[in-house]
Amino acid sequence: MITSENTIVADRLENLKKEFQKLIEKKNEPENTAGNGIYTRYKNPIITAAHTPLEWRYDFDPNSNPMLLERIGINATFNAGALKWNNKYITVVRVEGVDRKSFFAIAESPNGVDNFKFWDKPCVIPQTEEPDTNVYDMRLIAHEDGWIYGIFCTERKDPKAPAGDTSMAIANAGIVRTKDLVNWERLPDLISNTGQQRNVVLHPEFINGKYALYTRPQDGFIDVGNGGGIGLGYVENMSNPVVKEEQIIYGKQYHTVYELKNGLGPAPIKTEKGWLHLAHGVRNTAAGLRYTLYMFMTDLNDISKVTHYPAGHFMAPEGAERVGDVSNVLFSNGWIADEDGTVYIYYASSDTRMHVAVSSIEQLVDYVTNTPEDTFTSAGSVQTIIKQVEKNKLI
Ligand code: M1P
Repeated sequence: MITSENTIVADRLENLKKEFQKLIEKKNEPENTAGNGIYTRYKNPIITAAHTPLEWRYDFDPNSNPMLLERIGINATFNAGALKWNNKYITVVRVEGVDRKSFFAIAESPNGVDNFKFWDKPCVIPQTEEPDTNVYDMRLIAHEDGWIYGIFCTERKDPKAPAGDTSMAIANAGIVRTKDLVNWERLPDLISNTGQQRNVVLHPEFINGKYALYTRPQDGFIDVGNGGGIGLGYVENMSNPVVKEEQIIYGKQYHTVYELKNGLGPAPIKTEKGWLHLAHGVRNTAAGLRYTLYMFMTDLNDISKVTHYPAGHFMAPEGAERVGDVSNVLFSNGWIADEDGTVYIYYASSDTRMHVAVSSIEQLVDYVTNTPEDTFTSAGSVQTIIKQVEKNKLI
């Protein structure tokens, strides 16, 4: 018998499905502004909580869910790693439930800018002997050894937390590898001499026969303390990932966009001029921490040597990007360099949603190698502008 209640539920289900389909098939377009010539932002966020499959959120069984209530809420989708794989633009998204737990799920797109669709189930990450409480921010790296590695942050309660302190935590790098993005082999967590680690990234090539890892040593869970900076260390064997020494290759520095802390984003892209790097820098403000993205380049023959330091941020939160669960944050741990030189920069805004900006190797190399460096003083910035004004007079 069809009651009016049944009809309402059936209508709602139809609407939910219709809206969902409309959202995931929505065409994305480049922003219609002159821009800065370095990259083009796309208008719509590419992945939001509403992009997660309805099957994850709803029990469709009318017997157990007669009112079609949402059973499992999803809060946010952000900080995605990325990889071009089987001709698809793959992102491994940090999906955060309303229970605050993050997990990984793959969303793929046929063109890199829209139609991102989640695979039907989230990734199952095997545990070590010490289970992860929370996992996030996976970097996907196709290493020349033939494996695809996923390096992510694993967070656990600090066993040394005094009684009553329910927030002290320890962050470290968890490591998995796969050949098919479905079956993940868990390797031991990173072993380093520093207290905690976040933003650990694997270099895609062997360096003198070793695996090279970019690290971000930190004394505390949020504050890097005396630690910090983007470090570089080597590992002989990923099944026993011990980094004996870390050399800081890009430190934090007073009165810069990376004054408080920084961390590498995705694995670097190899170009003829050097390795292109995308990172985030954090500074403090009266309104709280501000996360922006910045770039640099390292030497092709010596990856510990930074050769180019364009001043300031490369991208900062704009408009609606400024607001979210953790406002004033841009964070990126995924980009894809296509065969034709196009670069898709996947970034999250305010720990809430994913976006894409499109550039090219040519534009990014020009940006990194020709943008003036920071002089670290106001007077120096003025001189940099005057030099350019004088040069322009000669044109
Ligand atoms: O909330 C902003 C970011 O904070 C952390 O990054 P970092 O360790 O560099 O401070 C991470 O939790 C990241 O996921 C988050 O986006």
